[in-house]
Amino acid sequence: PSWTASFESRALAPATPPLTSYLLRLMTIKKSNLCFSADVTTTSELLAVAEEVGQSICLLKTHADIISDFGDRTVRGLRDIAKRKGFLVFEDRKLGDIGSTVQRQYTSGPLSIAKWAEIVNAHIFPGPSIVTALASAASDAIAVYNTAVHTVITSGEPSSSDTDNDQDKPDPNKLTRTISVPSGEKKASIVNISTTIFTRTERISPQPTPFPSMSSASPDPLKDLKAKLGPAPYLRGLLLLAQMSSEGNLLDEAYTNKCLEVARENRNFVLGFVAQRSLNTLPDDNFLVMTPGVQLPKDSETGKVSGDGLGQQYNGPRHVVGELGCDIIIVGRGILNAKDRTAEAERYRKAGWEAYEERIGL
Ligand code: 5BU
Repeated sequence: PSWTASFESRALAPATPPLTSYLLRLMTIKKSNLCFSADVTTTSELLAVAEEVGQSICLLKTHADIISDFGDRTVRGLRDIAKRKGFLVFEDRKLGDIGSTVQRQYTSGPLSIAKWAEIVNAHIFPGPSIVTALASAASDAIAVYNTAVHTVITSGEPSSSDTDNDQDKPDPNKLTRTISVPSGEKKASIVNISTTIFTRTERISPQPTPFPSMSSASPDPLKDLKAKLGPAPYLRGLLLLAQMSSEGNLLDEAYTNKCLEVARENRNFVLGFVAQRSLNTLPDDNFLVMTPGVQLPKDSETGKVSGDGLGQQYNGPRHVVGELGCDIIIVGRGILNAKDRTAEAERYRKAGWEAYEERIGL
């Protein structure tokens, strides 16, 4: 689809991968193409600001390696807010090494990104195998999640006494016994059981946290959104760094085109790019473009915002979304440094969404 097509129609195009489709539907229902870049250095600050802006965003971008006390509390807190407020999480790790190393950086170590972030990004300068290596690590992570869920279904309702017992760990031999369950009643119980088990498996092993479930019984300010969205998939996707916003960066046009080529070879895993303009040129291209280097002039000012003195270059939402065809605006300090971050995030959401509506002719 061309970039003048609506997010909704792009979500519904038959070849759209499930994570892209889910995000496009989330954006449509929430009327938000705003990604907040939460560039803070402590867990408390991260969780506080996620609460403040969560309602207005479709995506929250992290730099987990600048959070001094990053750990379990960070992950649990962030996943809880993402589930309640309805947004996905994108770790801006900018992976760039040989396949074997990036697999480990993605799935293990103190960050264990695959466990808690639906989206991560990578450079392609090491060559295209960085993408296939990450795709394979992602599908392993998803398989671990499914194994855990299915194991619990076979072993029935958990008892509180065996919560931290090794027996709770997924047993691959038990895997396929009850995978297909035809009756609606049983399906409902699977949802409940899998929600329960994930509270438990998280405590005992490095299993991935499930993507926000729609079956939560907790009071929910975005109930309507969740009702419309339906059950969320547990999926992982990759963005390729095709262009950068910083002055003098070395990602030239040939490099950008190479990213597009690699993305087309991995359409099910690569959901799009971090770039400064839409890169979709073929009818089959439905890549999302997420764009950093976005700021609005402050209320009282009329002047243009140009940079941060450290190479960052800023553009307005109307330019990047309306004229260059970017899909999602990434905003960090524009929101982070505001006195009222909730109001400022809402101002950016509106500006981004209006630019999108204008572009599709609404
Ligand atoms: P800002 O405060 O809105 O300038 O933050 C921008 C964020 O986006 C920050 O986390 C950067 O690391 C990130 N970024 C960027 O600014 N430019 C790029 O080309 C890429 C990422 Br890729």
